[in-house]
Amino acid sequence: MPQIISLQPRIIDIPTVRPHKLSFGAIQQQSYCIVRIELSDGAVGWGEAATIGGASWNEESPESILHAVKAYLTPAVLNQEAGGFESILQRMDKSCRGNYFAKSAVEMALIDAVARSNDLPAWQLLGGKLHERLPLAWTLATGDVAKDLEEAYRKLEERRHRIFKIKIGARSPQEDVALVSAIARELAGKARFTVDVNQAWDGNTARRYVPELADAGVDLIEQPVAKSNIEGLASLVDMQMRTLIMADESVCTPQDALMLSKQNASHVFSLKVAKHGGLLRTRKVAALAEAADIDWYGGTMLETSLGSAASAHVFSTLTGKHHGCELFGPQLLVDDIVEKPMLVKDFDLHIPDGPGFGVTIDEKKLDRFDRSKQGLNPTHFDLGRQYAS
Ligand code: MUC
Ligand code: MG
Repeated sequence: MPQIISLQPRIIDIPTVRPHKLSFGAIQQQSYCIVRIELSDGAVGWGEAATIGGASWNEESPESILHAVKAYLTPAVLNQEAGGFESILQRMDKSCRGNYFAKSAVEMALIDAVARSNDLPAWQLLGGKLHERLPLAWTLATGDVAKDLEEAYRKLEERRHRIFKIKIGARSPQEDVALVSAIARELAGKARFTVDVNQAWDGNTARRYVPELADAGVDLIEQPVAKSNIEGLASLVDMQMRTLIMADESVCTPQDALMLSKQNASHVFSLKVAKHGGLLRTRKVAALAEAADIDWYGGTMLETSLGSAASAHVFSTLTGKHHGCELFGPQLLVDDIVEKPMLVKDFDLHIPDGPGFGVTIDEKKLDRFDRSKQGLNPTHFDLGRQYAS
């Protein structure tokens, strides 16, 4: 069995095609910690952890991830047998508490490398592919009804997306409900809707306005209240509306999943490889969801095609009821880091086959966006097309 002989992390920053507005601010670029792992048999694997708005989405940031990988995780995994995934996860836990995003980047690279070393698709190591394709949502987050609608119509015409997630929480609840209602009214019968409040409301605000979002035709309401407000989530589930309540920031570890299920605080979990600490741990959270009669949704941290393909591989293996996925990250970026992105056709994301995650890294692109080389290679992005409106 080959051993891990090197680990190289780096930060890359990629501009987005348009500002992406969330409850806590607007982002104009996405930052990633990319990890390259090499095995003693020559196989190379790649992993990635994406954050949204530095350390705004949760406690980890690109810089903290880079530091954790360099200072603690690399010494914990170097020279270990590459196929010993669980033992490597235990070693990482022993040397470094928490830091789930950092661990997920390392584990992702490791699984890619081992799958490539055996010339297998990664899904083969994760239980086998159950879904060939998954419905793919797009996020509307310009904050402007006309721009959101123009974008939605374009996505519908291109037959890429007919599920739209609307980001709210930055403005007053009344303004947000008006925006969502206007979009849902215009697209009624053509699309389905999710709303992500990214923790912006307190329990009373949520109990007042979530029913209005339900009446507007929203199917899924994601994280309306703070991560720790489990009673708030449970009170919304208890209201028995036609809309389903989805936990995102609240559900990271298997223990979170257990607690949410015990308190009947979610109908759906948004699964994300980074916040669960890797592909294997995503499967553990999914198993708890299924046992508790909670559905799953394939979430994103706006990964490039690398992290999105890795997520697609693990989502493709999951049992239980699902609501599709939102692995649209690559489409929000001015450029990607792989040679060929995953296929999106007839509103579905097609799960790539291997080897590894089935995408080939373009190292020139990594260099182009490498933070440590910024200024050395001046880059020009033509955003004219995307900003044409
Ligand atoms: C989140 O909280 O779900 C996913 C899509 C998007 O627009 O933001 C993210 C993060
Ligand atoms: Mg969310």
